[in-house]
Amino acid sequence: KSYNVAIMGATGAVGQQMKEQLEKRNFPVKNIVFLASSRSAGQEITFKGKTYTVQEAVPESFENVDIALFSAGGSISEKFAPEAVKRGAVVIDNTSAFRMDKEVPLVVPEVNKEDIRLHKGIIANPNCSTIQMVCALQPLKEQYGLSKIVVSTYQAVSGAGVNAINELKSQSADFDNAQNAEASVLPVKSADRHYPIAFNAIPQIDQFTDNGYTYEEMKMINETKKIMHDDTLSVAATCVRLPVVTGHSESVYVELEGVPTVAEVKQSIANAPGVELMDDPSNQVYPMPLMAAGKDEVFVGRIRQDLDNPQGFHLWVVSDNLVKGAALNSVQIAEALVEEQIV
Ligand code: A2P
Ligand code: 11C
Repeated sequence: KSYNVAIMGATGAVGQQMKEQLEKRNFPVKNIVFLASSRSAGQEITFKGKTYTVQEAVPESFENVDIALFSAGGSISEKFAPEAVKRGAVVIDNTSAFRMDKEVPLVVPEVNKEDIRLHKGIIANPNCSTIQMVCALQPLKEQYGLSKIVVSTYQAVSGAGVNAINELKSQSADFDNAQNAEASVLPVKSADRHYPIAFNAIPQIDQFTDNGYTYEEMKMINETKKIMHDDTLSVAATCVRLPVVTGHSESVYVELEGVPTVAEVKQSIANAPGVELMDDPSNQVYPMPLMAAGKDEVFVGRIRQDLDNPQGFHLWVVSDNLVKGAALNSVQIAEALVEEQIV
């Protein structure tokens, strides 16, 4: 059996990756529709050797679509996802629009694949920085119990879209003018002030909420509890943007309920699906975004036991935010729907 697929936001950083993942994983596509705004309608995209024209998204674009992968921003999902569902499609939504909706499962297949069965038309794909963290921590939660997470992120500009990548590239050409570089995208397009990202580190991703945390930080906190089905889990996050093109890095401190050895924690991570242990300090082996870019796995290294708390462990977690953090996870959800015959 094969399926009619739509990609909403096909010209974006994530949309392009979605197309590549469908090709690479040989997803059973019968027909595919590439959707974007009127700005890029008419552009051509090649899928499995065949050329398709990007169309402006309208509600009727979803007629006969079985699976719609959305990544065109939250307001577009709010407007078009119900239209797609109304026409019989299952929407896999990579925006924050529905993630915390009680009726919408929020799924990372390595952690809570079974939640897809609860869908009522929309399945949400979590935020990229959340996905890689829960993949790394799920094996520890299963084996030793997890009570607390404190995470600091080092996030790539591709998380903020194609325009942010272009801004980093143009600013990077001129180190001497770094402090005065023109900036209009980061920390977030809608902000009152913009700061250069080249040669910088910006401790703001998305806007601030009323409690002093940013929306990105609150996503990591709330989504982690929902995916892991644990409201009592204590989570704190600080999210920082770096001048890296692709690949989010995270320094993660966890407190476990058990007291494993470092070797046991490493073994548990090495055995986890979708996760690769890369931890050999004596040979300077640890994950970095430049090596993780373009790869499917979540890489984990620098694993250490806390020096004061034997239940505390420190990890360094790196993954391609456009791949496992977005497009790959969405396509894995689509594969799970096919596997479970619920599409
Ligand atoms: P477009 O190329 O027409 O602007 P990114 O996050 O990398 O910036 O990508 C955002 C994606 O969302 C792009 O594919 C973009 O298409 C799409 N998009 C933005 N606004 C709309 C809209 N109003 N309707 C449909 N797609 C949109
Ligand atoms: C970033 N994590 O790196 C954000 C991008 O909720 O899907 C993803 C936003 C989202 O800027």
